[in-house]
Amino acid sequence: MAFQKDFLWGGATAANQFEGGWDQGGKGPSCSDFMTSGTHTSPRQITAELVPGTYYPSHTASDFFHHYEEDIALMKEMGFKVFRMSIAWTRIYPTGVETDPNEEGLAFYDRVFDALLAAGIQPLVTISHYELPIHLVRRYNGWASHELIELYERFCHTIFERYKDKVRYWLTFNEINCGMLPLGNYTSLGILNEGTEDFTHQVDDPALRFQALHHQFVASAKVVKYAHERYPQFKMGCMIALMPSYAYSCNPKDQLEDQWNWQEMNFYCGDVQVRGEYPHYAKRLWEKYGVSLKLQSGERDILREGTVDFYSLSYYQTICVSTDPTLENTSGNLLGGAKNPYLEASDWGWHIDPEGLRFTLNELYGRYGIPLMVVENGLGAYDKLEDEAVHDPYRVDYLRRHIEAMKAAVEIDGVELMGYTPWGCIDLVSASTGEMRKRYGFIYVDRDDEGHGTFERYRKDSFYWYKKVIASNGEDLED
Ligand code: BGP
Repeated sequence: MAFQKDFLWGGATAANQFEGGWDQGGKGPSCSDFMTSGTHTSPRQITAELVPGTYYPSHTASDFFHHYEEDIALMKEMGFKVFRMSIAWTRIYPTGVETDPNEEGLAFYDRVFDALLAAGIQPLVTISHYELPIHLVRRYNGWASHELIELYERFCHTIFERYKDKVRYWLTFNEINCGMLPLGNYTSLGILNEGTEDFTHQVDDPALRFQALHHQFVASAKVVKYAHERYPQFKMGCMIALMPSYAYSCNPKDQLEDQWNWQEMNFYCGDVQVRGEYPHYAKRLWEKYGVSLKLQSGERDILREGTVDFYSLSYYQTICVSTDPTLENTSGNLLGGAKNPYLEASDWGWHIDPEGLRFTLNELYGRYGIPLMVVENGLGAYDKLEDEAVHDPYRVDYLRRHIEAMKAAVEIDGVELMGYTPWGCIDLVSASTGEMRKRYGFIYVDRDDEGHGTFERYRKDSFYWYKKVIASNGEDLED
């Protein structure tokens, strides 16, 4: 068998896109609760206050808050071994600055974890996934402030102690390298610079962004170290959004540009979190962006002492990098790039590149040599519900080809892979566009982009296919 026998098959979600119940059970508002919905071509708006009559998709999302029992039963039916979810910070500390946690919020996740464990499913928890308390955005400009480190530690200590017997796998920050992009200001770093109104064109101050990212690195290392000392059973991971690229041509200038892209977008954060120090090319990057990083005493040691146990990644597509500005561009998960003539694209313009996943896993395993886990991957597509069914051969095709690529990476290349949790296993709100109709799931949720629908769940054809895949540990990939 290609995949190890305890391979973690499952699916992934995040509270802000899936949970709903945004003001229930004592939960406070998070940054995502102030984002309107948009489309592929019209950006989501970030509003300073809630605008009456405006629809904010995170408020109800897929209503996991009220449907978790049913959802977990469906996951069990598919044979999930693991479920990736996040704990909404604002359910535990509604503003982020309280000294005592919200018991109702803690009790909610107790119920969720108990139901998962009873179904034989391990929780994999993302501690921070685009859901910083809005109060911390307003009071501190998010992670731009050093104060956030302590508040994050408080949140982590609370959930570690409470769930120490229920949760073994933790990711400190979702797609931490989003902070390498202006797009990452608000949702990833909690930075709202004056003048920012729309999500895709945020007012950017790179110096502030790199400093904020440094604070996240320190916070992550501190809690990893803390967990290693107190909870030896925990496995602590980083989570990086892979934005792999190919040089568009064999022009050495394109090759160098491509190497810089890998360093900046894919390696900078992982190098700090896995190797415990800033990489050699960091100085070049800081100069490029006019950054002079402020490190407090002892922080280099903290980074060294808080390195992660495993490396998790999201993988959706690849891009091409070129020095030729006349080439046609394509859009992407986080980063666009030159269009690749060898690849097809999704309806949202993202290249579909299963071989790129094999390439990427090899790059990462060769660099870090620690276990990898693909915690996001999938195809956002328009689905049609007809007679309580959804026929989605395009999704099966996409996932099958990516599983084959992972299989080759493991079986032929020798990469160590712990698991696979395709994104949005139950339909949820898109992070980039706020849409519900950009669906990733094996399970259809009756909800539209204006907030109508019953939240009823329906099994798609891919549901039955994935069930077979899991039952055969990835050996049977046929329709
Ligand atoms: C990643 C995020 C997820 C998720 C996914 C798909 O960047 O970690 O939160 O949403 O991308 O992207 P989208 O929702 O924009 O289709």
